[in-house]
Amino acid sequence: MGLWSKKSIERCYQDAEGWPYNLQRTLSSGQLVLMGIGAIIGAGLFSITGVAAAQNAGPAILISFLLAAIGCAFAGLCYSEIASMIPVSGSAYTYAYATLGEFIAWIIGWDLILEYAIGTSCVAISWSAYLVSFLYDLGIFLPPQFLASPWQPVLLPDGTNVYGIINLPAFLIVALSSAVLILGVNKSALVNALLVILKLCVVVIFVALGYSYINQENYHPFIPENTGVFGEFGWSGILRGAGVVFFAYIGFDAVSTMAQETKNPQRAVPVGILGSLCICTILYIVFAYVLTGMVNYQDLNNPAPVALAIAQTPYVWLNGLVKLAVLCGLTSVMLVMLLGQSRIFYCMARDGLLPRQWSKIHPRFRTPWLSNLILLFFVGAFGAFSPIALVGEMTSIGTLLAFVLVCIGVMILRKKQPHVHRSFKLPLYPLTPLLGIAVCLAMMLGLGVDNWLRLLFWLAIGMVIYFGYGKKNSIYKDRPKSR
Ligand code: ALA
Repeated sequence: MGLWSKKSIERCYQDAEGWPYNLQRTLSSGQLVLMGIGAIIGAGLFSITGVAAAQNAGPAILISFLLAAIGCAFAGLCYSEIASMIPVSGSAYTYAYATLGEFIAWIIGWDLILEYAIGTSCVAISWSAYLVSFLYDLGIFLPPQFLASPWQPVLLPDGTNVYGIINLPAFLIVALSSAVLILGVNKSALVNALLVILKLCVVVIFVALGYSYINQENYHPFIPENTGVFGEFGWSGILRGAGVVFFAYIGFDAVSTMAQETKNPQRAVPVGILGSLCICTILYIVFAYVLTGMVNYQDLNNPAPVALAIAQTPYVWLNGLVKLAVLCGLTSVMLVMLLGQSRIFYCMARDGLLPRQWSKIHPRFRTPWLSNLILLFFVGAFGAFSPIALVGEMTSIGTLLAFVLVCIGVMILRKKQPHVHRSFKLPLYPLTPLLGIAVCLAMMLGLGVDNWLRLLFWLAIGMVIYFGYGKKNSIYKDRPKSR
């Protein structure tokens, strides 16, 4: 088979069923909605909102959130349609194998590593910072060299500066999440549900208490005048802000990686994707409205904006609880993203594009445990030894590329496989996927040249691996063309 050859939909089903041990279908649509919320609400909302308002959009960050939600909704509808046609593991990677061919499938799979694995490392670093701050409030001080990567300077209590050695909490939380994942998808869903309830409580309590401390003057001007630089306020700032807060929506697509472990996936996956996206969009817009109403956008350039806003109320004692709940929220993001990544590795390994052993399913836990272990070391090491700054926006641009390709995939499948049953059909075809492509591309443009270059560099590494390993080892290479 060549670069462009495709796997038939029947073959996708056979692959899903034809192994000594399969993934088990146990998840319900309600659990998928919770998984989606688990992956979505995290560092994006709790850390990035304030900075994006202060640097890019001002109070109009609300419009940025709405714009990003519209792009995600179009992409989410496309994901839902394909997931209802091909309800097996692997998400966009598998869809691309069935529509665009092996090479593009590899590119998407490689690109999704940016989203899930590298994205998890970012969240792990954020988690570590929140933990340090939480313990500091309790009077517990950890040795600072073990809380930062080797590139980060750390200020010691005696005023001297040293460099970090390892970000140990980041590594440990990835290890803990991976251990839960290896024990089974149902246990993971239960842990996720508890964590989601806690973080939803924080958002609701913040909105309910903060609402009465809104100062209407903070909304003027609603769209601050552009400074003359693209992305600094005005409409270009709103667009750039959308690209930045897009990080806060990343994760809803992880629901589609669980299709093979879901009961009635044709219905449950669209409900999981669109349900979680809808709930989070409403919460984000209300949250951003209250935050920018409580604190003037010029003062929001702070990675812990919730604490800043709470400091303006008599409820300062809530800060400790908020930090604890944010820690839980970030843990659920890591849990679901690592779950999604392990399922994509599992599929890529099963197809021979990665070492085949990685697709082994544990006979008792029915999880791709080797994929989980490899991710533990890869993601854990990335979190422990890399600085966070560059990686977040790279995650967003990679995810947006995957969304664009999924929207294209829907159009190809509608043309080439018009008669295959779709239990979910997206409305207003072909406007929806076309708008999905346009909005996601616009957000990619908003992220600027640096991020495009980083994306191209990442894809170039992926191509070296594909041509050096995957293409030669693909299990489909000797088969005749499937269509
Ligand atoms: N959406 C996830 C977060 O904001 C990645 O942490």
